[in-house]
Amino acid sequence: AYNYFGKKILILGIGLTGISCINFFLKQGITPKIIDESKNPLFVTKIPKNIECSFGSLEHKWILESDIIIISPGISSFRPILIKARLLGIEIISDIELFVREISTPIIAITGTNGKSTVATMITKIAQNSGYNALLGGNIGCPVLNLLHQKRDLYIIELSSFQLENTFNLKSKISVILNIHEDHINRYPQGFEQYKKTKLSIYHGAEICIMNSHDQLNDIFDDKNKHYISFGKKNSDYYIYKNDTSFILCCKNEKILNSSELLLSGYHNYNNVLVSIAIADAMKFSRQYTIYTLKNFSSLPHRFQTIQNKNNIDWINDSKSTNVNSTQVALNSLTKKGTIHLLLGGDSKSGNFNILKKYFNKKNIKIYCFGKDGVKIFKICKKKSIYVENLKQAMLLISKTVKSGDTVLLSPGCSSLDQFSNFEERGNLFIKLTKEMT
Ligand code: UMA
Ligand code: ADP
Repeated sequence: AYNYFGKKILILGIGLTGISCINFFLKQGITPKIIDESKNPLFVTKIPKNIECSFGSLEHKWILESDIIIISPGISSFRPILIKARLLGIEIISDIELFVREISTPIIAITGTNGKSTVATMITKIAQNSGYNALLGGNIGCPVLNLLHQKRDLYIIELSSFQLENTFNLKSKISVILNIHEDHINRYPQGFEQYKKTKLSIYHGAEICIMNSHDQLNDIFDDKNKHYISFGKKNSDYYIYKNDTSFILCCKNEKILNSSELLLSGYHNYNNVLVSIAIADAMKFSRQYTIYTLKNFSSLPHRFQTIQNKNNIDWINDSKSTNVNSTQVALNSLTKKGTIHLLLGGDSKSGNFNILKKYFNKKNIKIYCFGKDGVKIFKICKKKSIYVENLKQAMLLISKTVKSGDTVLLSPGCSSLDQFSNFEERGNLFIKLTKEMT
């Protein structure tokens, strides 16, 4: 393990990640300093006594005086003061980097624009049902350093591009990129290519690379020491084909599962199941446990979750949709013929909502735009959209017009942080209002 003794350690951001980092260092007898840009950070009461803190601004002499900076994922690595620090040779790393330096337990590392939490949870359940003492953590809401003290023989780690940006020594048994679509464009000065390159770094230290053949990453896969497995297109190792009534999930010439056997719905979820099978096979888990687990897996809360279908109206909570692609996927998964009441809005992170135009033009749809970027989204299709300040106002309007055969879909395509503490709070408000209105 690394020895941080005698080093000046600075932690940037005091959310879930920051608190886990403080505890990590305190256990080793090292007292870090803390900076948070909020004047009154949410977790201020969780900071142990005797730690020097500076709140309100990142511009502080501690940054250039430190030896190692642990950066929270919410803070951009491209802030001028951090670029300056890097040039001075100051080490800037993520909590993931601290974690991987401590362990030799096998890791399954999962990233992608969408589906990370779903696949990471599926594979954790498969591993546990197969007898592994497997622990799940990372971007899913459990900082990895909190997993260190527990007994385990496998880690499943969900990684965001923000976490990968400052992780340099990840060595995984298996690394997976589920898909790459536009997201977090406001965080990458060089745009989509930079975001994509960050995601690709998950393969650097991997023994087995599982890749989506639709993402056309093939040209980078030429390392003779790695094993490559593909999923997606027809000639991939794992693929899906459609028969008359359902989808068949296959590996090479073998039919593994029929979508009608699953509790999950939506083509994107069949893809998630397919990747989980690929991971489980690569881990040499027994197929029997894999299939059993996947057949019994139902959707995680806030991911295309049907809340109510009273009076032949579907109310679907997809609050975890925080980019345009996940909204597209949700619209593709709807089955009812009536009007779609789509709730869109929040912080778009510079996302391109023009991609949704084809749905706005074709479908029987009404769009309710709210939040920070509500007006921007409203302007894309003024004829079918209404701008309201918040989710509650949108739901009040819907309750007056919704009728049998319709679908009400919260799939906002935006981050919730402009009006809520997180996507769970946004989804829970939708559920509460749905229950009050039906
Ligand atoms: N802060 C600043 N300056 C900034 C941004 C934040 O000072 O520019 C401060 C805030 O005032 C706050 C603290 O930093 O006090 C919050 O840190 P954070 O935003 O990094 O959040 P954490 O609570 O540490 O949660 C992070 C991830 N959050 C983000 O990446 C934004 C969580 O993913 C993750 O579950 C957690 O670490 C544990 O690993 C959330 C997320 O939204 C769910 N992820 C994005 C996504 O999935 O799209 C990437
Ligand atoms: P993540 O952890 O990457 O945010 P989740 O599994 O939490 O992924 O799902 C987030 C959103 O993306 C939800 O709206 C969900 O319906 C949608 N989604 C899930 N899997 C996929 C996929 N494979 N492709 C596209 N969208 C997906």
